[in-house]
Amino acid sequence: MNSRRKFLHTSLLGALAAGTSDFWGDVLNGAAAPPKGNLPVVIATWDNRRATAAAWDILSKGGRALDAVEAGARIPEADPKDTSVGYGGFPDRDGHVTLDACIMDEFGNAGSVNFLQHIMHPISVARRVMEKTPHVMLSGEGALQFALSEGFKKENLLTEEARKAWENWKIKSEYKPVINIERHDTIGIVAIDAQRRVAGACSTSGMAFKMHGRVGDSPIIGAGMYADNEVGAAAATGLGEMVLKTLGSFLIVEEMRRGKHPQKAAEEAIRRLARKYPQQSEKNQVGYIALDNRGRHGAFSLHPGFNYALFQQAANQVLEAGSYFNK
Ligand code: SD4
Repeated sequence: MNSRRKFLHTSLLGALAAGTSDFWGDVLNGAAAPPKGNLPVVIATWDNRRATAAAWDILSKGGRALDAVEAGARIPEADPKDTSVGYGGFPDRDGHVTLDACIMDEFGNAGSVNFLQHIMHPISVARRVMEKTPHVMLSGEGALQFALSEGFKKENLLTEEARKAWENWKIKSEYKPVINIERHDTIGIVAIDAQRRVAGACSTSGMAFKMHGRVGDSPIIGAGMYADNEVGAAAATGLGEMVLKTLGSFLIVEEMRRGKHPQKAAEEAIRRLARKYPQQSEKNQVGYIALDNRGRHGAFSLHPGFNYALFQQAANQVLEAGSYFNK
């Protein structure tokens, strides 16, 4: 077996061991043909391979990209060890875990929640906002009320570990985002399914120890994430204030619309930051992922250290993104 085949084979067995899908079992047994070309494909910011695997479970069965990205985002949301998303997320400087999330489907529908507390799966609330209300975004207390009315459970999301980190932070009380070190694990996840439906999702607890009430880029359509079936989708992670000021994800999708490869489009959005905000860019990290509706992908960041997960053709891998600055 050549090394690529061996790798795929291993990944397939891994997927099967994880109970990913019967379909891939059939592929291994020769009973089903693997999907042609690049589709389906899902990518996510950082090493969110458990999220891309959950998404692939849906995509590999012919499922909808929207369901896949929601399922993917729910993985870090429920993970107490992930300190930037959902349950276990680091709180704001007053000790409250406040969550931001957004989602878009293949029709260009969008839903979003921001400054939401006590709900473990903000991405699913964002989806309900999209599907069940005439609005795009619900905020704070109103978002919580809506979530409760939809049957979501009110929970304490502040873990002991996150509370301790906050107590430690309070000793100095310095709000200083540090490149990559804050364990930025915000999930941006974008996918295209076998029927060429594009969708995207983004979910975060935001910058650790932020001011109470601070909302970042992640729930803002076009900033933290943007998806357009005609073109593709993009998502962001890192210092939200910088992404917000350039609507980075929208910019990437528009660059792809004008014909750029996702890689070049992501690079352009990062260059835009470096040009417009040189000092902030030197001190802070921003990373983008991009996927076009042909299944091509790319990623780029200001500083080294940004990686992303890619699940395509039955292989789930982590790729290192290139960066504008070298160190
Ligand atoms: C924010 N962009 O709230 C988010 C933070 C982030 O990984 O990406 N963390 O600014």
